[in-house]
Amino acid sequence: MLLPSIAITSHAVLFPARAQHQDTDILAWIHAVEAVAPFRTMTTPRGLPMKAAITNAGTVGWVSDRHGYRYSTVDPMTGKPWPVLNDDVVNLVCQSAGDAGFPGFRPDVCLINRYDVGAGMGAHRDEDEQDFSAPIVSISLGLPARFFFGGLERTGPTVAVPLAHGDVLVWGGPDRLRYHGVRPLKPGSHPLTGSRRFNLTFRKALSM
Ligand code: MD6
Ligand code: FE
Repeated sequence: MLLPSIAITSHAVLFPARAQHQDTDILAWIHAVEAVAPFRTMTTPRGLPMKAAITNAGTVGWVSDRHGYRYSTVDPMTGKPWPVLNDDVVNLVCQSAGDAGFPGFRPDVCLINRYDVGAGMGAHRDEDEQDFSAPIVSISLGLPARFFFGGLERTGPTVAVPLAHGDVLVWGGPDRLRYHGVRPLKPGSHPLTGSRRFNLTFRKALSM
C-alpha cells in the first residue's frame, strides 16, 4: 500500500494521520505508562521549569535537572525502571522509519510530552543520544501543534510544520541535528484528549 507522505526537507518525512487508526490504543498505553511513571515538569539545567510535562518508556528515559540532560535507566521520581515500550506502537514506528528511508531502526526509548494550552517547546536539538545515525520518529495526538523546523544553527529561517492528530514525522540523516520546537498550544478541544496534545518521540538512545 502506498501511504501518503510529505517531504519536509530531504530527510524529514511527514505521514499525515498514519497513527490515527491506533489512536485509542496509543492513548491507553500512555495512560498505562503514566500510572507507573507519572508526567512531571522537569527543570532545565538553568533552573527553569519546562512547559511540557514529560515521562518515558523504554530501556532508558530522558531526564533533565540542574545537572543537565541525560538518559537514565531508572525514573528519578520513583527509583523504578521505566515502563516497557508497546510492541504495536513500535511496529508502526519501525515501518514508518523504513518507509522514510531508515530501515532497521529499533527504538529503545519513547519520550512522551504532554502539552496543555499555552505550553510550547523552545528551539532545541535532540543530541543526548549516543548514535546520530538513527532517526527519530514522532507521533502526535490530540490538539494540533505548530511545529517548526530550523537549520543546524539555533537562529535562522524555520519551516512551519503543522502536526495534527495521528501524524507521524520521521527525520534523520543529515537533518538529525536540526533545531526544532513547538509554538504555544492554541486553545481547543479534541474528542480524545480534551484541551491537550501528546507527542511521542521514539529514539535510539544507546548505541548497543
Ligand atoms: C513535539 N517534538 O512535537 C516535540 N524532537 O512536541 C520534538 O521535540 C521532536 O517531534 C525530535 C524529533 C521529533 C520531534
Ligand atoms: Fe526534539
